[in-house]
Amino acid sequence: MPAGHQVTTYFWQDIRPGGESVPSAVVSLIPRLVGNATTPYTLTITFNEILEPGGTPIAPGPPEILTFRRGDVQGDGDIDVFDRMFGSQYLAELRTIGEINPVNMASVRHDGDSGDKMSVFDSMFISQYLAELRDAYYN
Ligand SMILES: [Ca+2]
Ligand SMILES: [Ca+2]
Repeated sequence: MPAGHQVTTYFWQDIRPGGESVPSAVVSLIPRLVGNATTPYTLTITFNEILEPGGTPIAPGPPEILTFRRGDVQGDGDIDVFDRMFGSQYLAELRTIGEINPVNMASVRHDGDSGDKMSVFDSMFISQYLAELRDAYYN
């Protein structure tokens, strides 16, 4: 997605008395980073309107601004050996999901239409990028 490009998406679920139970979540956004390792990307999530099941508006709150950089597993703004290490340590259950940026890691090697997953290949691609065997797009 080009910088500054705005996407407006509408999500709704019709919840009526006597119908299905109220879900805990009606929206799930799974970003895929397609940029390079040298450019940070910002995702701004803004809700224009949120309604209670009865139709009463709920204050949507301030926009959520998330910054990503493809391969920055550690989340410190650059790509280095610590990103490969943090990814491998997470996969070995030596780190928690809260200690890494899962989108930055999963998007290193794209895994198909069902979504990107964190795997040893993501860590391997980071190592290959650092060894200049891959370009900044991990090709
Ligand atoms: Ca990093
Ligand atoms: Ca992946």
